[in-house]
Amino acid sequence: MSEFFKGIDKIKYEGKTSTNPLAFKYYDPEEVICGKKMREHLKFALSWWHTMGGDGTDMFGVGTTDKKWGASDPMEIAKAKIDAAAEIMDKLSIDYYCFHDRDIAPEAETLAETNKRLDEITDYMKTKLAGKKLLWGTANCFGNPRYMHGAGTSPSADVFAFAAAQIKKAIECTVKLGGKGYVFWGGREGYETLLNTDMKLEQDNMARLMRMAVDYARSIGFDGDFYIEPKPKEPTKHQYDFDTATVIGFLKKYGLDKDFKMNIEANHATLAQHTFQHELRVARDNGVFGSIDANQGDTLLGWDTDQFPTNIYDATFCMYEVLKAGGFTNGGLNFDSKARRGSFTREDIFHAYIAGMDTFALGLRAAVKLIEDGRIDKFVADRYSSWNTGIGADVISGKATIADLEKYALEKGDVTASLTSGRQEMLESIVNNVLFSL
Ligand code: XUL
Ligand code: CO
Repeated sequence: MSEFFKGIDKIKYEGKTSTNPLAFKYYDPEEVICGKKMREHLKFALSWWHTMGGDGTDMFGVGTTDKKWGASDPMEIAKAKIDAAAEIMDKLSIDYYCFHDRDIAPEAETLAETNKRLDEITDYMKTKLAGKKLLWGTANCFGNPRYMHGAGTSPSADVFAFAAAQIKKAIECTVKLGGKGYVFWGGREGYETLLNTDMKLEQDNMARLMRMAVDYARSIGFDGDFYIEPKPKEPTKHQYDFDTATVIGFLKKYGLDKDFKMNIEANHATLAQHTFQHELRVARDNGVFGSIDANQGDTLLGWDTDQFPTNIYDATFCMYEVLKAGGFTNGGLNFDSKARRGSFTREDIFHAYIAGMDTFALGLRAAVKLIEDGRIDKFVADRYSSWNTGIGADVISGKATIADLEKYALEKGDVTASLTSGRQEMLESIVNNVLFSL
């Protein structure tokens, strides 16, 4: 098999003093931290669409890099992508991958022909990626013009049926490749104007489609998790899966909360005017933390730039939430990230992944230290200690009535004295202290 990345050997862990750009400084896949290897804590996954297919095309210009991988026929390109992906994953010690159906096999003239292509390609993946694991699969129900008004939320029942058929096949491919996750990201599930939209019917239909997908997947033996990946906007002006809290309301309303968890994407969180950690915390507190799309936006740009993550604070607070949630089960950490358009060489793929993987490895190390250090957790526990005894404990146990509280307040008089400082600056300084002592 031809080598796609000549001159790039397997990327080694050389530690933080290394100046070799093609080495990990913080990610040591075999190092055991808190009883688990780093590769198992982090469960890094390659994203097929950006890494194997994204050629840098944007609204203002054509691609800057060739992602045909030396082939020309569309199905040959699809197979070359698999060969190149295997090499990238081997060289970077990445155990998982994830894809949309259309990333792995190009759409043909008919649905039947498209499905045949998926069969051929997934056969090829089964052998070529034998040692690798599928984190999750999904269907691209947003790219084709048929989905201009949505897929599961289309005003056309015919389009809804086509989307259902496409999702059925994508679930079959996921199961065939041993995937433990299936993602719904509703890029076109939303509206541009309520003047032409029956919002209630659209959301009811989306839930109907999800229920059908779950029932079918379970009937063919899928025992993994379904994920919804919240995003407030882009490409649609208002997307129904706006943020984690909104999605939780949707799942509970339609009785889907037993089968679905969240796939949280860092930059989708910021587009919803939340922090990445906020979205993870909402998911964790509600028992729906599942998987992560790791990337970052640019604070000066208001769109989904999908940059490789390099922000250590975000990665630290993310891994803090992951550890507090008990770690990943079926989920993992995929880089829904692309090298910048100007970073157009094959070597840049490696620099981009090394940057992202080292950032999260450092985040993991820092989060472990933060928890071991204990100052932050202790501060939070102390701050809420009034709920452990007296009137606080009576409220929590359900013993106290509102009349009891009135009596208590009347007797107490001034309650401001019960407050202590929030000490935000002190806590931020503790985080810096822990981070820079690594
Ligand atoms: C788009 C996005 C998707 C999902 C999978 O913003 O994040 O690539 O991750 O459909
Ligand atoms: Co994503």
